[in-house]
Amino acid sequence: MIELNKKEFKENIIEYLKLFYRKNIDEATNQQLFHAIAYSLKNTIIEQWMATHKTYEEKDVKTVYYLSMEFLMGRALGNNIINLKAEKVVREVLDELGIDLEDIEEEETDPALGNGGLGRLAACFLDSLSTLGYPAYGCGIRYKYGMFKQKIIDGYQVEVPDYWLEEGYPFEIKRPEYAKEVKFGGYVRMIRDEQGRDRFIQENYQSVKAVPYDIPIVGYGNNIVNTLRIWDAEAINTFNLESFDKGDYQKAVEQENLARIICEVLYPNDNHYAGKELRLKQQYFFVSASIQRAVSKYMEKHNNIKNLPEKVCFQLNDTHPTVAAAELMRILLDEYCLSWEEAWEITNKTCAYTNHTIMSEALEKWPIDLFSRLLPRIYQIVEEINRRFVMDIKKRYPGNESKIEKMAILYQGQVRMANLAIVASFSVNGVARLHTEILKNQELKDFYEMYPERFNNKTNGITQRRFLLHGNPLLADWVTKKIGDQWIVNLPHIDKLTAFSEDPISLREFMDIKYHNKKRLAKYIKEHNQIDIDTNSIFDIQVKRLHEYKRQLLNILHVMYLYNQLKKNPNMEFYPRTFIFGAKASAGYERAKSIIKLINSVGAVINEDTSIGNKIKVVFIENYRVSNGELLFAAADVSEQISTASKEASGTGNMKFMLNGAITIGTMDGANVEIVEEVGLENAFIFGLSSDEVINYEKNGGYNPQDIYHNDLGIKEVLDQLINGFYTPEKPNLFKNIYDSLLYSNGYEKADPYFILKDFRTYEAAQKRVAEAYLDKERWAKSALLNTAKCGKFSSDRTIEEYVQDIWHLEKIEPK
Ligand code: NTF
Repeated sequence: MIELNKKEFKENIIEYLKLFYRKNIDEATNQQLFHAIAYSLKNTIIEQWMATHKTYEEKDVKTVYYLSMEFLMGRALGNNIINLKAEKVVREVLDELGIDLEDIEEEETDPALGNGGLGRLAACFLDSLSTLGYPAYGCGIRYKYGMFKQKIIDGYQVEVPDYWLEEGYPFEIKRPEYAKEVKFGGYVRMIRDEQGRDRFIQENYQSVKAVPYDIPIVGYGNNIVNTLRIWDAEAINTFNLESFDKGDYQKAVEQENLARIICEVLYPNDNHYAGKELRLKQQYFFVSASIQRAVSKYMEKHNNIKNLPEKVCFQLNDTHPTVAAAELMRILLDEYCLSWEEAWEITNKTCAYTNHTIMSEALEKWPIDLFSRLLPRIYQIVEEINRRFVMDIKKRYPGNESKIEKMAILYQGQVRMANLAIVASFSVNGVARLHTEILKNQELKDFYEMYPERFNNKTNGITQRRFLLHGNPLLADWVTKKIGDQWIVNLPHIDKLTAFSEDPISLREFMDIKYHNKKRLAKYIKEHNQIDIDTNSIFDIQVKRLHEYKRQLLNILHVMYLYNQLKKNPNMEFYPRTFIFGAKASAGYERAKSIIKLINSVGAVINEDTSIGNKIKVVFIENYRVSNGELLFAAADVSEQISTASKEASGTGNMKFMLNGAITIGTMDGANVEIVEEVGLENAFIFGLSSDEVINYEKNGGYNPQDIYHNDLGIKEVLDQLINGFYTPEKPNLFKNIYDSLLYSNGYEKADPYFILKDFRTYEAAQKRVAEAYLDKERWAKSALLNTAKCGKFSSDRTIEEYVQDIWHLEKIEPK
């Protein structure tokens, strides 16, 4: 075990401050201290990192390459300290130097190279892969600008660029020796080589140099460090006279430009496909570089490319990296001269695909003209994959045109990426049981019938190291005191807490910790929102991306409803509630932005209304991200997981709240179903249409929300407040778009497509049950504690073990 050496660590901090900044400890800023501390820690990490890779080489291990457009890592310093088990040493040294660790952690900008669930899942998976000792690379893009920072100005979202590299990122290392060329455009020419074989070469293309930066992923206390490799683009041949001579001036300029823009910015869309050419460039860029490197690395140690699947697996994180399959085919055909059949067999044994959504607007479908212009050779290969696949369909379902219509990869001028991913992969998985069933029985039914053996479920998970050990130290210590520290690497152990669920003293301790975390959050809210919140009120929290299907609107409409009730009966029994929201909306998603403005407008009125005696507060957390997420999960009493059933593939925030002892109010959607199965219906508040009901309504043209509007006065009153200026007297029409979306269909959408009015009353009833349940303090405490105790299944360690068992077949490297 390579451990952090206290003396060296301290000396290094002092040394680096001098070396980088010409400063002594007492002169350095906190930002400078952060860098010096991070570099000193990196010393130890590097030792472990090198040792890990030496072991991998000696053992000639199989490796998974997790290909993902997004890695939402969050801050690294605190997490690395924890995973190195170095907290005690670090704190001692910092104490001696008069430095506060929490202050230093605050100096790190969150690397936010992801939108939401999909990117954060990738980050949790990397943590688990290292902790469990499995050889893995995360492969992604080193965006210059990550997810935008959200400012709320006058209640509106304003996007501010997130230049996360401004101060430099201490944990990364540039690896120019592994750079790869990636080619775009031009045309393909067939030549006959010396052996008389037909070969395809790309000509007159533009290219960029992909240069990797490696970030260490430290396993928990096991000496294992894997790598997140993010690719940056550089110009390949900077201006030289030769280009001028050849008249290639234009091309040289274009290549420079391409290199400059390709990694510029993360597309801020969650569950939405925008079809931008630059996005396809980004996809091919990082996929091509990653695959080329994986193949060269394999060939450094092996002489037969045909055995690639024994040592390499590419996991496609949604359809975004699906060009990987065609790129691998290209390399095998054009560079290794394999036959189509040989190349296809290898590709099909090497690629595996994870589906993360059934939202139709998220499906990637590239126009063929764009795709073929940008990636001419890749397009040829996709055409041939499609030609052969359509032949298979015809053989299997003679005369059945509708099968081709539904399953072909190329159809009506489009390249359908999900179809390509399924055809090219040996494994297709959903991310929660319900989601996988919907894939098999509805969305991907035809594919399931053709390839049943490919389909499998991998219910998502989260890392307890970040979301309990780091995010909620009080609770983490308490759990360890009660049952030992095994839960840190084996979350099902946490079930041992069940034994304390009848013990009044333990329950009180548990709720005391919750109370401290609520105070911590209240302080944050006071600082950031200038709102005083009652720490004895119920903290009811919904934090996630803003999307209509996630139904933040249902939540705020219910708040408006409660407020109306309280106004009419100021003396009604009402336990104080704090409704907390946090959500970013994609920059171009107008309705989502309106909902943010609505939440803030409602908050502005209610929070100022003294006549309701501070019984309701509404707080919008600006710039929700991984770091403030940790504070929110720890402080929640109630976890809002209220998506329209069938729409949320899994959700992972639901698991983070559960781990921290919040009780779910939710629909039977995504992983909520499995959460309820673990914790019991009596320890959750479930409401709303089932996914079957929603799917049935959708098949039959929706439902009529007007009936509800006209017959339910409480609902009508709330909806009318969207258009009568109740919350925004200066602009009474501000929320008319929301009102209309709930009551009228338009050319694209049915009325109330997310069944908000349909589910309103059952939601309201579930919220009533929450309020009643909270009055019985001991009962509530027991439920909350059981949520923590029963979340063993939802560790990403379990998820990763399943991927390894069923898909990747990796060998576990035992800690030294
Ligand atoms: C998201 N999908 C889903 O919406 C979440 O339910 C799920 O928990 C996460 O993936 C992780 O699996 C996407 O972000 C995408 F890109 F597929 F739309």
